Amino acid sequence: MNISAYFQERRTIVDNALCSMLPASDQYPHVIHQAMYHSLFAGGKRLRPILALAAYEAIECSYRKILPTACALECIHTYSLIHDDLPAMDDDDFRRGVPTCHKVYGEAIAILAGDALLTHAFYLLAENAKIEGISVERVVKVIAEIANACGTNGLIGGQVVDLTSEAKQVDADTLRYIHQKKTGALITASVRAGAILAGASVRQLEAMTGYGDCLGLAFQITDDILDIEGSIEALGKTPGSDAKKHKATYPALFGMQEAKKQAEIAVQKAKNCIEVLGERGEVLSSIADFVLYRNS
Ligand code: GRG
Repeated sequence: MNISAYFQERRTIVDNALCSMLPASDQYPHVIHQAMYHSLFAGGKRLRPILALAAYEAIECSYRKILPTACALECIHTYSLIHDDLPAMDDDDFRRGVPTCHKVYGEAIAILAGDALLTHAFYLLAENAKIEGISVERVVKVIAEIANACGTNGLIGGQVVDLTSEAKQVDADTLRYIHQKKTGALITASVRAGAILAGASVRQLEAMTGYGDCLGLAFQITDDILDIEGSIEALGKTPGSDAKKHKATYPALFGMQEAKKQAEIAVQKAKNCIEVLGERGEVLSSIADFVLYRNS
């Protein structure tokens, strides 16, 4: 399959859905909605919503019924980027090719824009239950799943260990924890959300979970690699920030060659996990390859 064309098509679908599911950008108070739109529509691969839609379609038919959940995942991801870029955290000036939210709107509004996106995400997750064919029981499971992935057992836990490890020598287990929680948790939750809403069997959900876990790790290792080898144009942010902040990364701990090998192994493992899905797992398999060969 032509994975670039697939991503382009799916990005447009997600962007159109986001436009229809967010408060209007000119709604009062204007500044908060403009700040949310600034970060949300600056670009981005839309990987997490695309994964949720693909996982759903690996079991059920058309993705349309779970668009609110897909949009919620992108709102949560964008919220984490806005907060991650704040001066108190990674203090970055550029993201997705544009100045970061706090650079344009100031810190207070950027914090609130992140908070607003997170809150709206849970509204959208609940709203998904109104769509015919989507059971309340499955929606409740997905809400618990995503809340868990955002909390101290997921994104926040990973971010805390990442921040407190700066300029320190970390071991392989700690690095793996940071990557799995800070980045992997939301990726696994995206895949599982699509699968749960589709009514996955225990065996299918287990396969999807293994796939998500391995893909999340591969994604963060390639993120580490791109921070060294990527270009500012493709990344939309300044490369080299990990080294500048003495961040724990795979290339820093294992060397570039080994980091690339680990990313390849993780992607292969991800693909192995979904073999049980047969032909219906082909799209997820191509997405795994895309993660390995991406340049942004
Ligand atoms: C709990 C959400 C939350 C926030 C507080 C700030 C924070 C704790 C966590 C940070 C999480 C974070 C920013 C992880 C980095 C993950 C990562 C690799 C981001 C880049 O993702 P891409 O490449 O970005 O998918 P695009 O722009 O393409 O969407």
